[in-house]
Amino acid sequence: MDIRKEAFGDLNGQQVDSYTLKNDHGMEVSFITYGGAVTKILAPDRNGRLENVVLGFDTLDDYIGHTHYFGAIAGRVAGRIGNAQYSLNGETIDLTENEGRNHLHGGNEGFNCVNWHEEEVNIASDSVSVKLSYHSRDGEEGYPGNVKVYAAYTLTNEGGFLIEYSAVPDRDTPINLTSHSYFNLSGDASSPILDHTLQIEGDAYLPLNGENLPAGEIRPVEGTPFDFRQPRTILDGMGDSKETKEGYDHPFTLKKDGKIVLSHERSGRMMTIETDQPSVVLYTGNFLTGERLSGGNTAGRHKGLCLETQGYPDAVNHPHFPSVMVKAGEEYRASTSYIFSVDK
Ligand code: G6D
Repeated sequence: MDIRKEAFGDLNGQQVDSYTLKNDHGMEVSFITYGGAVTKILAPDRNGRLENVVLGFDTLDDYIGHTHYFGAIAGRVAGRIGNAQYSLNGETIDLTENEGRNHLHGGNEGFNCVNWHEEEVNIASDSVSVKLSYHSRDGEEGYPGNVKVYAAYTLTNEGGFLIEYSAVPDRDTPINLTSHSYFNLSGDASSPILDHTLQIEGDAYLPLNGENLPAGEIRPVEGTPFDFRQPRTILDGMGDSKETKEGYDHPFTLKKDGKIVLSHERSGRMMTIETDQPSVVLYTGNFLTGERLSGGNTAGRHKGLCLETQGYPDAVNHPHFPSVMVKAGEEYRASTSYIFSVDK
């Protein structure tokens, strides 16, 4: 087990560092302190060939200059919040409007574009981890309360990558964090993810309105293009439905301890996601527009897919959704494991 730390760039006089976690089988996870962005995951295929299975860039300027949250931590609240506002105890809280009249992924300066701080590094015999922190100030992007947020990234010798968030606010505030990696298990960013097979252990999805916000209904997936209860390819799922002909960008509800399994037949790579979160947003890179990636590829449409485990989007405006509100002094915790294996 090993950890390598290197300077990655300079953000207004602050050093941005890069970390690479490596296990004894050659698997690597790299990330930077800017946005806590995961920049590379080297995972073996069925022949043991290690290839990068996430979309990422080579330079800090590339990460600063794009709007697709590649690998980043999204928050203080991931997802959209309608009209960039919510009400709490009779008070209306106004957030920044960074997508039309709505609020997306924490606003203009969300957690994806701040420089996180190294809190601690741990090397054990069967895992290595780095804990990052960020102090989100009272009033930041309109959110009430100061929140010290921690994100711990761990790689195990069994091929598991674990992300654990924790945070304690000093005022009541919504908190809902996710990791926004674009996965492509083929290891070839020029190959669309439409051939990936996906299984989601969840019985419902949240239909969207014209602004990609949950309309409020929690609709059973049975008989719809959202039924991934049994494994099916992304392409097969999309079919020719109006809702999915451009791809997916939808929240799915998860059963308690529900798993998500993504696999790629040609390479044999499999990724099993286990999470304590109640939903996952499947986003199939519908808005990628050809960003130049590391390895010389470009990030066109459907060249990566996100599985953003999180609380229900816009929960602050839908009382019947599980709440994402955290009371002053109480602890928010969330964890998701990405377990890589091969189908021999
Ligand atoms: C688009 O609608 C999608 C979001 O779900 C995604 O997170 C973002 O692009 C990167 O806005």
